Amino acid sequence: MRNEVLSKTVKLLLDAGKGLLAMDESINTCNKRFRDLNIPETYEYRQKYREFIVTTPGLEQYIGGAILCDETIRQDTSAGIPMAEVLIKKGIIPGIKVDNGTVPMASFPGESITEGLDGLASRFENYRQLGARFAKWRAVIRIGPGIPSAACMRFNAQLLAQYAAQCQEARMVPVVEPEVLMDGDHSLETCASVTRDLLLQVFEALYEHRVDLSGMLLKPNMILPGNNSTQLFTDEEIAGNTINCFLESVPAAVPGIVFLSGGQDAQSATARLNAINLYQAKIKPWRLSFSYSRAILQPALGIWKGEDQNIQKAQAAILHRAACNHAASTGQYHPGLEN
Ligand code: 5MM
Repeated sequence: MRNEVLSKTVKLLLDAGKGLLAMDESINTCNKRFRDLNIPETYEYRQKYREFIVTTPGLEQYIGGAILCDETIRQDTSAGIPMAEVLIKKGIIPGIKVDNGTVPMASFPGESITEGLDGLASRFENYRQLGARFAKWRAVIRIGPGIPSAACMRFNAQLLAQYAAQCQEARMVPVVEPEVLMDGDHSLETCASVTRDLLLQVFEALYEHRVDLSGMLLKPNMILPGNNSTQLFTDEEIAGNTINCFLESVPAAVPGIVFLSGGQDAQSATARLNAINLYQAKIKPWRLSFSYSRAILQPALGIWKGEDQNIQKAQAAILHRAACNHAASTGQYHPGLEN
């Protein structure tokens, strides 16, 4: 029974080329993005921002689920309708970020662990009542001199697995997000080997914690060189390295992989997802789609700038990126679509 509920949710989330919209910036992150654009860092402006996202006309054609943060799942639009209800009415499934962010890992300089397990079972029940049917937890792994350590990867993997187990217990689909950051000058090969080692630890932990792999989604980074690296790769090379890394580390029982964008510019994130879907491998057992935040929302934020008269154009920008990523998730994107 539980398996049926989870599988049905997974199917709806990724139905017909759809992907996820990660609009779950914490208050701090949202304020930081607003600060860069001189948008007031207030509850009201975050409400305006989230409202114009969820009311974007036609968004449901491309987006199967939207990940919210605690503030947004409890927030109404200016018309007094809960944001989650607006999404449900459109046929978009609300999801909830349940981690409480990262803290430094004691004795491991430069590394972090993710908090949020305390009281999680009752929080899941509450979020379910508020309309959430899936959830997300993000572990952050940094590459640098001597890091990541085995201890950091193992502990974050255990945390992800215990979150996923509790999430399924609450009949919600866990999105498991182990993110290897792009920050740094490391090579693509280093990103591939760290990501593979991390994913192997994550799936070992998920198995130990008895998580049903067919009722979850993986949200990983693509295999890329660090953003200060001088290496250059084509989208096809990135696609090949990404798929080959996952073939060595992600079980076929996982129904879908939804990528994070991780700071790639919006068009690159789309073009690389498209190349990943076009890449010819012996097998590609998973649906390969997106769960982007910045790569969908950043262009719209830059248009909005906190001004009501810019909202329609900002919504058009969201719809455009969602449509391009929807096309990429079935290998049908081409740069001509950008016009
Ligand atoms: C929206 O950002 C999410 C986390 O926000 P906080 O750090 O403020 O808690 C993040 O987990 C996001 O969902 C994913 O990393 C994907 O975002 P990008 O921008 O990498 O696609």
